[in-house]
Amino acid sequence: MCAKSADESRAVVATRLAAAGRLVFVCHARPDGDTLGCAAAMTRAARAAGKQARAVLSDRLPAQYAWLFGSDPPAPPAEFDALAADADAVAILDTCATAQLDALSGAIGQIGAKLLVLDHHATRDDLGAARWIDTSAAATGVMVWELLGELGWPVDRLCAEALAAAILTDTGWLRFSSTDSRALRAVAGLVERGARPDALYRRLYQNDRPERMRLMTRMLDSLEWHCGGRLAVLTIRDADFEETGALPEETENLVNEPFRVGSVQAVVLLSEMPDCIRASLRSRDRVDVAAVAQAFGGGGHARAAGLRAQTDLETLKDRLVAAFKKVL
Ligand SMILES: [Mn+2]
Repeated sequence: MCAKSADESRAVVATRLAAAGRLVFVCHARPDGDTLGCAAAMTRAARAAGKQARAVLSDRLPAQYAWLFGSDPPAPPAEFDALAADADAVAILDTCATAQLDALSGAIGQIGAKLLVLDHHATRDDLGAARWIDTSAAATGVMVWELLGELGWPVDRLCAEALAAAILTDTGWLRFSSTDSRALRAVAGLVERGARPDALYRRLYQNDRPERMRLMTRMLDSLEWHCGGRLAVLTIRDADFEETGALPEETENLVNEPFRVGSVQAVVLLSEMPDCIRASLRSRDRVDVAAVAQAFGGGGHARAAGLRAQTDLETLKDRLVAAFKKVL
């Protein structure tokens, strides 16, 4: 695929979506508010525009996001082949990395000409016959909001709430450095369509189960300081889930807790997974954690990145601390 400008790429994706009668929207694995909000909004708007549309999710739908889809949750991976075969376009939302597609990666590799990608991450594989990747967008939700305006697909209150949730969660409720006037304009438009940031905040962040707070207590107990207090390292072990009753999807945003401390420039959260160790990396404003993650086979944004490793937790921790010592 030859390189195109962002405007050209957006126009190609918009044309493909406008021409399609049957659409499938694919979320990335370990789904967050951005990929889920975009899939819910696109599905709803496409149907309101007279199309058939379905979202597909390879993981379990996190409980706090179930409301996005109402009585029509995303289809499981087992249904993907049939849905994709029947569709005119299949659009991946909020990733362009095969590693983020888990159970769907093989099937998506077979789709060919009708595969589209809408994403704002810098890390990308050669996915999609047409892709619109805008790394300047604070969230894929910002891109989807602009695209729906261009397509003229109806955005009702539920659709606006889904996109507002996408943008607000991906920008830390508009406090991350990615928050720009474009993101604020998108949120303003969504508020005009009926989204209420106060109600969304309560629904998403003041609606936890006690199990999640017990997990957070354990995670904070694991806190280690390195690099003269500039690096915080957190650990969540298998036993923490078992003994608190918390679920893996309840770890979203916990990695940001150490930024309450003024000296902290970067955070590593190590999580024991069934088949590997996952590391989530965050930085305040100086360190490029995507570059650190890439050195370990991972990827992401400059301020938020991640990786998975087939090693024991202590070894990965030592190697990551050594990598951060070079840049902090
Ligand atoms: Mn995103």
